[in-house]
Amino acid sequence: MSFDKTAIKNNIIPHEKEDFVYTYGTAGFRSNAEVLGSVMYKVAILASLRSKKLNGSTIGVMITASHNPEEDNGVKLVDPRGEMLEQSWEVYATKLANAKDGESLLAVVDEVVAQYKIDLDVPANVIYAYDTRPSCPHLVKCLEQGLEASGAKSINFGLKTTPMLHYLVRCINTAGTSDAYGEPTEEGYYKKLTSAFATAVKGKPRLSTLHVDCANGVGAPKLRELLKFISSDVLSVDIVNENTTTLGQLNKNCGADYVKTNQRAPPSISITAGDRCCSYDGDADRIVFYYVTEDGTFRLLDGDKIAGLAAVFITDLVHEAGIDSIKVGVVQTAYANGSSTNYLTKVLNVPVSCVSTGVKHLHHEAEKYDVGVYFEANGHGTVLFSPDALNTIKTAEAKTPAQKQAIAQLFSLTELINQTVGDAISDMLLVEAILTSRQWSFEEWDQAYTDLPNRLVKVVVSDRHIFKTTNAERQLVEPAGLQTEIDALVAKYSNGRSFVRASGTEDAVRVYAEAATRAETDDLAFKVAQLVY
Ligand code: 16G
Ligand code: ZN
Repeated sequence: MSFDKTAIKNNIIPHEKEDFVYTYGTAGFRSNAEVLGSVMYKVAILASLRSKKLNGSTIGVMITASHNPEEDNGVKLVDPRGEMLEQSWEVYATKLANAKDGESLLAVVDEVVAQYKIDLDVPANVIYAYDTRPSCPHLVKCLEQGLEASGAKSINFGLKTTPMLHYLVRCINTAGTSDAYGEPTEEGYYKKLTSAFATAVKGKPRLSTLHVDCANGVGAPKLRELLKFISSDVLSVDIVNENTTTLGQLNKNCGADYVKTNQRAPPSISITAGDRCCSYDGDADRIVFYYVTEDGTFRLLDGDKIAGLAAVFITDLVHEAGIDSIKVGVVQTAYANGSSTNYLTKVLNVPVSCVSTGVKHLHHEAEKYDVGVYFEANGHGTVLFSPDALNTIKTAEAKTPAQKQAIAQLFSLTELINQTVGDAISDMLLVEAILTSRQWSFEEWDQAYTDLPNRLVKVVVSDRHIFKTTNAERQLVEPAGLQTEIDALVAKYSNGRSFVRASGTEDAVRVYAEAATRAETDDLAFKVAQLVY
């Protein structure tokens, strides 16, 4: 099988819409599924080139549009260690996608080959998977057409959550090496997570049932499958919203994004005081938890709360294990609630860095710590253990039984937490392991700090690209003068904070505001939105 330029040129899938402009954004290509067939073909070619560039390492292709409505779809590339595609390649992804005919496609291919000095004789290896969207089968065919033309050796892993595909890519590329990540099968994934969970909670009484809203997406069948590998004496889960076959149900009035945005439980869940609930998004890489108090108030435990819980637990464990040399750090974005940042820096005394929105930014920053906890407020995140930290944990010698237990527990966390990307299933087990270990209710977890009231407003503008930011998106540099006006407004509110950025996934600008009270927050958000409009 070879990289066949003639076939690449001739088999090109024509653009569905003449004037559509494609962009490889924060999470790959994402839009209405109708215009994506042509993109899939090109993504296949790009994945093959990327694999060749990396000496035939396996590259992943995931077809999903996460929390977007069912009629949308998307695609993103996964690099050999399970991370997002290296950023410098994104411009070429965009260029390839916008090539309208065979000739211009080949011209971009030649440019990539020259730029990265790619040897086209190196064999390419690509694996791919997809979520439950009705458009997936067609898009998979388009992808396969591109893989064939580019002569890639490929494996169709079928229906998977996004984090599972990331896991598989890493397993395949590390197989047989000293840092082999795991068995490159779906079953291997379940076994790794469930056995680590069982170790982490050993000897502790099980918590009450956790109700899991799977957004009528791929998380539902996969979580059901995982439960076969773990005793209900250890983990009790009730799956809600698992209808993946009725059209129009995916992410509809449910899922992590619905809960976070509306600050309420999905109407399909009847939740009463004492119930423990969580919601995944459509491809199961995000999770948020929630409960209601005795007086019926809805309480959200979002990504910030998960980061706080993980940071305090791991910091304590490292100390109990007698390996204080391991330092824990947290990575957030500007959307992190001010109270969470305050709690992490002032109460826990852990270093916190703030980066731009998007998992790739958080992930790279988290790699700078021994243990890097990263979460977006929307529930996307994970915990990374550096190779040195991993080695320290593996080789630590216990002097007391308590130390021994702490070391074992730390090690189980390194197995339990998906090291490639945020993973709703793995994060759910992490939270459950911590709460089981501490025998904490959601209320007790929630007590760490109280969120400042906050508001997110979407403003549709004529051109969002004129909004340019700096300082991890916390300040605008353009349009000139706007930031000064925002600052003047913010200064009028106690604990006020607000920022404006262009969305990377929608044609809109987002305004975030927080302040001491709900009324002040709403007022601030509204006034800043007016400035933008
Ligand atoms: C994408 C990002 C997510 C981010 C969101 C922001 C990945 C895998 N996903 O969904 O992390 O929070 O975009 O959307 O990076 P926005 O730019 O529209 O606000
Ligand atoms: Zn997602």
